[in-house]
Amino acid sequence: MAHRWKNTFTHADVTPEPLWLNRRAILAGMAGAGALGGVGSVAAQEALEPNTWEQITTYNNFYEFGTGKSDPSDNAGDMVTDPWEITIDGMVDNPGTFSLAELVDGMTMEERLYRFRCVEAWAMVVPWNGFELADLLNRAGIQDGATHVAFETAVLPDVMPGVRRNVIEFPYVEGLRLDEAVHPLTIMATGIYDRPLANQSGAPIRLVVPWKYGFKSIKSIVKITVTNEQPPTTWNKINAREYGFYSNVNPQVDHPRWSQASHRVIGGGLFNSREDTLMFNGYPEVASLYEGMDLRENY
Ligand SMILES: Nc1nc2c(c(=O)[nH]1)N[C@H]1C(S)=C(S)[C@@H](COP(=O)(O)O)O[C@H]1N2
Ligand SMILES: [Mo]
Repeated sequence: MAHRWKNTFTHADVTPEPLWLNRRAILAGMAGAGALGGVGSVAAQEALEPNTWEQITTYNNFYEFGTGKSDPSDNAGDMVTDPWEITIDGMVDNPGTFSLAELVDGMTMEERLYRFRCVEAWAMVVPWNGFELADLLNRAGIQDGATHVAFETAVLPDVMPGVRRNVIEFPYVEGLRLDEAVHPLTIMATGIYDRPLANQSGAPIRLVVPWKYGFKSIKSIVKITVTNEQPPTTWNKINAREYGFYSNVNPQVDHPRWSQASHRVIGGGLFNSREDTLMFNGYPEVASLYEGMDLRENY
């Protein structure tokens, strides 16, 4: 595989983690300022305190491996992620099935330090490595008339106990409107802390949409389909009243069974564990995507 961290040492190998993080956070902020035209998230990014690798990889949702928070880290070790193939199809000029290396080849790898907010009202901050989904879709060649992008996770019953027990319907599927998919904040992540994704984090490649509830960020992707219909999404199929297609983080629209106004910070400790939830999870630059829409109706 052509991952740049393979066979090379990174800052992380030679610099104590906290120092490295501060430096990288500032660099990521500067890169973001260039790419996004100096939007408000830059200052916010510098203030973010990332969770540790340990926290990020031991408290997970990945129902293919079970519904408990430690099931993914306990059970995902046997998933083989190399070789891995991803199919890009639907309304694109250049459909095909690609190895991960082919898919990633030529993409601009960046670090993105993002807030991550689960609909269950817990949150982390994760230093992802990845590339903009827009770059991949542009290379695939989006055809006229396309409106949405659909994603699908691998189904590997031999190594996925949650799939064997049918804990929900698989494959796990997700989708975005095309303008959401090509927004510069939307990335395909292949790593965290300059290490390849752990299997429980969605290896070898997953979606990350930081202004939406975590379940939109589908893991271990094997298929990306450009379409002219709003695609079905797993949690919406399970309970449409509780989980909408958009699922933008919104502290003013509560889940039918709990408040979304605040969340628990994973690793925050006993006295520092709750925080107010921000509109669009603190990414106001996406607001223009939803101009004129009733965000209560389009939850
Ligand atoms: N394929 C798949 N993707 C998934 C899930 C899942 O169960 N299966 N869970 C989602 C949910 S609910 C959340 S909160 C995030 C969790 O990502 P993390 O474990 O890396 O924090 O993954 C999302 N992506
Ligand atoms: Mo979630």
